[in-house]
Amino acid sequence: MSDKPHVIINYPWYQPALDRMAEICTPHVLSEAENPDAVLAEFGPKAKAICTPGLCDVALMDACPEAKLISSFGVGYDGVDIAAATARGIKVTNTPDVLNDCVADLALGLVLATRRRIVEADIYTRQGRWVSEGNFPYVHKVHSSKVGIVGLGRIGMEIAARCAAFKMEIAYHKRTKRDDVPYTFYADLVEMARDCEILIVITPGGAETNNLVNAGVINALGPDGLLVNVARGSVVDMDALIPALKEGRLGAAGLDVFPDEPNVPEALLGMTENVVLTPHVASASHDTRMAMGMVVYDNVVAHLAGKPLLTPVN
Ligand code: A2R
Repeated sequence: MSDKPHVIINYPWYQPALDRMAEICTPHVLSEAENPDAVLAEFGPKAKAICTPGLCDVALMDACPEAKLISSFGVGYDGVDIAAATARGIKVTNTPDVLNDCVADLALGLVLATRRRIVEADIYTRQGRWVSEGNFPYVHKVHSSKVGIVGLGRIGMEIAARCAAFKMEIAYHKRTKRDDVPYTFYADLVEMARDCEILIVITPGGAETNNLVNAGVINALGPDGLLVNVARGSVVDMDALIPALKEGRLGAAGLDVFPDEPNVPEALLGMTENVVLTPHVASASHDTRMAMGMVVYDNVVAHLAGKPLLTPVN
């Protein structure tokens, strides 16, 4: 066993980035251990940091009493108990900014895929239906649509830039108005949904945004409306979304995130005409996952050296 500081990792993330971690610490990946409890019991008390792709509960913190850093892989930290960490004097870091472009790319990808029905059109072509049935049905356009962005933060701004390139009319909803953007602000989300054709959700998860996109918002978006969620599954009320899609009260949905990942509601799996699903891959490009991993790495390096953290959230 090397004498490099011990670090507990509860789940692995991008392997090349994990390989870099191993250069500066002795990592113990619990989910890959034959007996995770035994590994945690042996190395938890010696660990100087916990690294996680966004999930850390009190039990893990208490099993690692010397670990005064939770370095989280991902911008969202709704799966980390921040209050408990703060109460224990543990600093938490995340990986903001480096994933903005990638997440925004996928958001627009889902807009294009759903509005232009690209996935379905691909299958239609492969199945020879162009020959047997003739032309593919008409679709809704993407360019010059009215889009509402729910959460205009770091990622939301990149989504807006891409929407502008598509000549869209851009509105946004958040709790506080921004003074630095030319986009239309809506304090009322239902009102914005009523005025938009496309709604893209990119707020944090957690209690404050739980079911923010509820039946009222979904009904306001309406039968020709498209909902795209690249935030957290918890932000959209699935019990409102699924019946609305089934009954045609909402036109379409493009979803990268779900409340109980990796499980996706059965009802959505059967909806191929108006729903496009991706398995939480918004930031999952080689470059972005490496960049995220290096933010985790840099925070651990800073922590071990007693230097200021790069991206503290508490
Ligand atoms: O509400 P504000 O003014 O704090 O604006 C933030 C907005 N937001 C909300 N909007 C409506 N209702 C809420 N309860 C609410 N809470 C927050 O979401 C801000 O405009 C935006 C979040 O922006 P950032 O903090 O810069 O986060 P970033 O990096 O864009 O990532 C957003 C989320 C992550 O937390 C992950 O869950 C997901 O994207 O990947």
